[in-house]
Amino acid sequence: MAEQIRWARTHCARMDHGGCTLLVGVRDNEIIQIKGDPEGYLNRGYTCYKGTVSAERLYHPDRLKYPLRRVGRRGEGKWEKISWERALEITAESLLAIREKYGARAVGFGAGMPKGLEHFVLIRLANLFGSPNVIASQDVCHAPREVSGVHTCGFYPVADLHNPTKLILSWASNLLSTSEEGQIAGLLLEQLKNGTELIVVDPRRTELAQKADLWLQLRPGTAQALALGFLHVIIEEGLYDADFVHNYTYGFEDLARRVKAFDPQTVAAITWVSPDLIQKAARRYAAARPAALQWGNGIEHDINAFDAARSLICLMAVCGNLEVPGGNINAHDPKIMGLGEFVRADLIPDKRKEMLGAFHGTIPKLMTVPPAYFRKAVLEATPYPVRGYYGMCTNPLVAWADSRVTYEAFMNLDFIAVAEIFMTPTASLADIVFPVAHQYEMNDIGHYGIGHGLILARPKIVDPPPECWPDIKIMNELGKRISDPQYWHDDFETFLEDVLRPSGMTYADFVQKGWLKGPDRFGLHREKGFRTPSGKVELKLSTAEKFRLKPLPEFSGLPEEDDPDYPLILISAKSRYYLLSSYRWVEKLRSKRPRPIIEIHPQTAEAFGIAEGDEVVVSTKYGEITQSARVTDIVHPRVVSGALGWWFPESGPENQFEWRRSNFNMLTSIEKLGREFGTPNIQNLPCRIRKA
Ligand SMILES: Nc1nc2c(c(=O)[nH]1)N[C@H]1C(S)=C(S)[C@@H](COP(=O)(O)OP(=O)(O)OC[C@H]3O[C@@H](n4cnc5c(=O)[nH]c(N)nc54)[C@H](O)[C@@H]3O)O[C@H]1N2
Ligand SMILES: Nc1nc2c(c(=O)[nH]1)N[C@H]1C(S)=C(S)[C@@H](COP(=O)(O)OP(=O)(O)OC[C@H]3O[C@@H](n4cnc5c(=O)[nH]c(N)nc54)[C@H](O)[C@@H]3O)O[C@H]1N2
Ligand code: SF4
Ligand SMILES: [Mo]
Repeated sequence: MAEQIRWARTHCARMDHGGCTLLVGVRDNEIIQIKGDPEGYLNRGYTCYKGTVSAERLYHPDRLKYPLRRVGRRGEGKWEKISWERALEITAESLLAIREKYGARAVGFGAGMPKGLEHFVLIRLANLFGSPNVIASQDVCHAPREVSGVHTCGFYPVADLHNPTKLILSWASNLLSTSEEGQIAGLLLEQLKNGTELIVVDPRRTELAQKADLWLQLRPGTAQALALGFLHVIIEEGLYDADFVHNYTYGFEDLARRVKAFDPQTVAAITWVSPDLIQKAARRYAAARPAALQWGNGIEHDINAFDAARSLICLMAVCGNLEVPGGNINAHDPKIMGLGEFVRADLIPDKRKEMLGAFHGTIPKLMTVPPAYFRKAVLEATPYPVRGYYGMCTNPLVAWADSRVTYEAFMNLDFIAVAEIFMTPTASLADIVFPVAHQYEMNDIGHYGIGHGLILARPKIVDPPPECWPDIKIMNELGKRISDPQYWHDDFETFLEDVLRPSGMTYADFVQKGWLKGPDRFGLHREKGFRTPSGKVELKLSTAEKFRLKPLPEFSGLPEEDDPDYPLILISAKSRYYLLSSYRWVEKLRSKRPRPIIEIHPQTAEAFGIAEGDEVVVSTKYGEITQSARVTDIVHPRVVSGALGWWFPESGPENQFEWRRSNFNMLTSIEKLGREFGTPNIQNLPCRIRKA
């Protein structure tokens, strides 16, 4: 007789940054239904479609189930099954041989978007091995916001959607599709239902833009000019919080001088937003107290990311919205183990000097290596050779800018190990592939280190296939072979207990409770000032000279100059059905979005002779791909919005799943990089289109 259905509570993960509390129905070790928990802290019953079908990931017949070793040429797609013991041994021997010959820094440890606790175990592994080089996508994801925040006001100012706010300024963010960092769409929708005003700055008329009181359809890549325009209006009209500015900011006079030139007419010419709308939006943001600025990836995707982030923090500050409920806050962690201690940063004191990024002058406090510099090191041995790679939770061949260079670099490495749930374009280039246990199949802690002051329990609900191991277990065993075993545990789950120990809780207690949040402490600056060298919010950076940073935010031009051969501007946005390049093989997701879609305005489509559903060749000066046309006026006539993260699982590993055909990063390049974060232009590129 079939077992009764059993319901378990956990938190969604690995479909975006995660966060919704889920009720998961299980029978006979199989998940048969998933729904939102009405009592969930972040979601109160909300889920998106991805979350509800997320268990499908576990049951695909082609899921990786055994460790594999490459036979044949790299990338040929020929594998043999091997034992765990053998796979770990080969990996350890290969990495140790590289360390012996070139030094520990010649191995890069690759992580993707942080998915769970394994992210920090990877950093620990790198540190213990002795390599300062953790390669991550922070160049285009969150570092510009976080690190610029730390330099400007001493913390990463996140929008507080938990307390009532008068106005939400959504700037290059699309929470209704992305729920990023646990800023769940449900939280935002609830605020709107309660009458919160909404201003959206986005080149696309997103679903969120359609709900907005004001929508500013800016020219892609001009966020910093628009923000300086807002500051101009607010400062010239005296709408700023004079008390806060006087007591808690440094360099206001200089900022005021800087923004003088950014009058609404000038800014309108750069950003395409009318002077009237700029004034209106700036006045409303300044008048609403508190107002929360929810910023997103769209400001971090070109070489000007630092200026964009800096100008927006200045905006929050002069309007008195920092550290107030319903504004932009410093979310304090609960009493858990600090990240530095967890990753054993103490064991690698020279990290900052030795990291690949540091040689290229990246900003202090950026502690991962921008992928562009990793590939340079592999291909040119500058500033020193890098020959080995261990990667997990990432698919660089599709996710990093300039896939051609990524391919060359991976083909050039001496050794590659990849931990994956499914064979991907990147994994297909590996020497060893480790099959992982996934969400629902292992105990995990979410949102550790993400900066919103919250950790979430993600307990195991079903058993994984017998030979699939959690990433943490893989690294715990590899760690014993490539570093001092005393720093690793008998049982990998002890890492979960380590994180929680300062709270006085066991992992079992934590699962019972579900989540842990730090204390709400607003207005701490009134007692202690801001944690910057001047003790104030540094509108002008007091450390600018020392760190070779721009003291004031500026607009130094478009990320790429206009080019008559490429008359359109190419952007992209995350798909609500996928996570970046992940899960094209999950049928319930693929059926919702079977093909990569490029959005084209009706006038533009007509001018180029393109109809709905046509295959379209999209080119930039760097490359060319094909996607299917959707004719829609949600984009500006001069802008097209392509789909990112595409590869074709059905095409097989011998073709590396046709990663060239529709992959957005065939159109991007690492020729030009923003110095602070090594950010390439992965959007806002001149392009052209034609019918295939
Ligand atoms: N052009 C362009 N490029 C972009 C972006 C963009 O907007 N445009 N976005 C950028 C951003 S914001 C980011 S964060 C990066 C993301 O870059 P990545 O994180 O590298 O991208 P993903 O496609 O999410 O790759 C994740 C891989 O991890 C695997 N995976 C999932 N769960 C697990 C697990 O539990 N264990 C292991 N070992 N593997 C797992 C998935 O199968 C998938 O192959 O991409 C960046 N690249
Ligand atoms: N469904 C889903 N959810 C996800 C992800 C996913 O792939 N799919 N990825 C996760 C990850 S890794 C991240 S980092 C977050 C990202 O979360 P978001 O930041 O919300 O997502 P994006 O879609 O990258 O960008 C947001 C908006 O920026 C706009 N934009 C593009 N260019 C510009 C510009 O030049 N200026 C301005 N002002 N706006 C611009 C886009 O039109 C888009 O609507 O989402 C996470 N959640
Ligand atoms: S919004 Fe994110 S956390 Fe919530 S169900 Fe969807 S994928 Fe999961
Ligand atoms: Mo991201």
